[in-house]
Amino acid sequence: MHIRVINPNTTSAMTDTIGEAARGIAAPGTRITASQPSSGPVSIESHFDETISAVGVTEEVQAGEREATDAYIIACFGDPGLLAARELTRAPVIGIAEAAFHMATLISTRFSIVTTLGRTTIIAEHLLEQYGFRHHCRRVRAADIPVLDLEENGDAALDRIIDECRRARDEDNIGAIVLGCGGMAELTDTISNAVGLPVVEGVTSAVKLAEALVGLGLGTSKYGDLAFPRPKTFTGHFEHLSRETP
Ligand code: 5HY
Repeated sequence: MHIRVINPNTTSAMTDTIGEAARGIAAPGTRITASQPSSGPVSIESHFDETISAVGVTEEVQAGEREATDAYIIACFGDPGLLAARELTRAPVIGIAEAAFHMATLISTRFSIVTTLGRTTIIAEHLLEQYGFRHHCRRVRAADIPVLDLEENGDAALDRIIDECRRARDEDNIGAIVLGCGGMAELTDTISNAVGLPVVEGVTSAVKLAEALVGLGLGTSKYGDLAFPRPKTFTGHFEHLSRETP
């Protein structure tokens, strides 16, 4: 099977990190393509960044539909453009936040999330509400590091994440920790060994869920709100998103 893992920001080093983590967990026979939009924010750290990156996600899904793609993964912890992406394909589309929430609740009664900047914690809280996991999550914490520090100041960033995970372990009465950024995809084992708790990460969780859905022959339903968008003309620099009558 072929899975397209989309990093919604435009930092190639982070796309490579995400691609390596996905390949490292994929089953034999699963081919991973890691891609990023040609236009958009180098990191996603605000509602504005999220909104712009969501357009890039839909363009990457449309590119994937021009080749054989069995599933898509949106590798940003805000799951930007998830429902719009699902409208554009019959293949499963999985956001890494949603995937991590599902996996964490299968191994623990309560978990906490450790993300990057404090200002993005609200985005994770909105997703917990939207997906129905609010009561499973004790706290959404921030290591207070910019997203790109994960690529540029990796050791210092890792130390701050581990410190915040230890505070979650000692204060939140939890059984597991969810890492709140696609750029943390390769830190799971290091953090789990340092903190002594199961650590759930979204990219690898999403790969396993995608393989399970494709293996079950399940895809995005085209009945109801996730049906293909109606044919429509888009104008200006969105003209390329116009949809012809099939
Ligand atoms: C992410 N930003 O996973 C989110 C993390 C965050 O560029 N990739 C990003 O802080 O919301």
